[in-house]
Amino acid sequence: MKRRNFIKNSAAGTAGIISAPLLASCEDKKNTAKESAATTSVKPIVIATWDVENATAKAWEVLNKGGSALDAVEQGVMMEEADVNNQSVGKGGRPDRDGNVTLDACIMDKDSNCGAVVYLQNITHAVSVARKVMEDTPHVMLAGKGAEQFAYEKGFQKENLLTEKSKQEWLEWAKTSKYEPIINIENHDTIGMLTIDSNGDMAGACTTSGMAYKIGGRIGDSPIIGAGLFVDNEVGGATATGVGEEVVRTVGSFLIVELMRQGKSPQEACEEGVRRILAKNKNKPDFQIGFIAMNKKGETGAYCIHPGFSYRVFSELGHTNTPSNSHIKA
Ligand code: SD4
Repeated sequence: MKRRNFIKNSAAGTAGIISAPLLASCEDKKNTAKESAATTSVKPIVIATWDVENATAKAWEVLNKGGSALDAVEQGVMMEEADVNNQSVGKGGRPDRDGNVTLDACIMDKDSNCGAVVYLQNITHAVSVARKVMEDTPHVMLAGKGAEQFAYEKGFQKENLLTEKSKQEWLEWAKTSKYEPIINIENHDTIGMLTIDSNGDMAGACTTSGMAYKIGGRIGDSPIIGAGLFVDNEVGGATATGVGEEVVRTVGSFLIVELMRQGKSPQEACEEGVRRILAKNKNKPDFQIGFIAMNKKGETGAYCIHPGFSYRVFSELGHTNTPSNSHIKA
């Protein structure tokens, strides 16, 4: 953008010289926006990373009955947490290099309340613990033993999350590997989900068992508000999947929401988010990052560094699994 236009468009450019009539007209605009949001009927919609049909169908069921975006997103991602065949989330997730399954999750509501748990063990529904952190404590994030203890106090049951399948794969990996975390392992299927309910309000959640065979204690992007997930009910939401370290470094989901605030479509914003990551990684080996985003109008977008990423949408039009556009590295 040319400097002249930048100054014209930026708040900083007008700060300090803002006049009363201008303020009044901003207020008018704000009110008109509120009124039009109230009169425009935004239709409920769910989007989620990867081909997670059961999860989006569940979230849709909640929304279709008039449930809140927050309930929908929680109950939606819980489907993946409970599914032992998804080895990237909840029960059945692949362990760290020491054989411990450790979960990261976060949730964010229409009022920008948020909750998160990191390095949570022995509890399947990390997202529900995150919601309890959000609703029942003055904090945003609980970690490890503290998070686990808190969960028991809230009535969550202790469970063994390491399934025989994940255990055998880990033992096999431990035999042959250099005992280092693997960056590009088949760790797809972390679920990030965004919803809009019949009031036009948004919520989001993200839950994962993280990178397979990671160093014990490693946390990725998924439970970090702004990195793995961000929702601003005035603008839209975004969530990420892939190598979390790269998403954290660019505060990826927050960036995408801010780009939408500046007028980019969800698709354009996701593409720019990926471009920012690529720009910082010119000499790095291959890795995967995928973003999905949705704005307040229910427009969606997705972009991934590699082909093979898809996202699922469930709305009144039914459900689709859409391959995302991808940037293929040269
Ligand atoms: C992480 N972003 O822990 C997660 C992993 C992931 O599909 O998305 N896997 O870095």
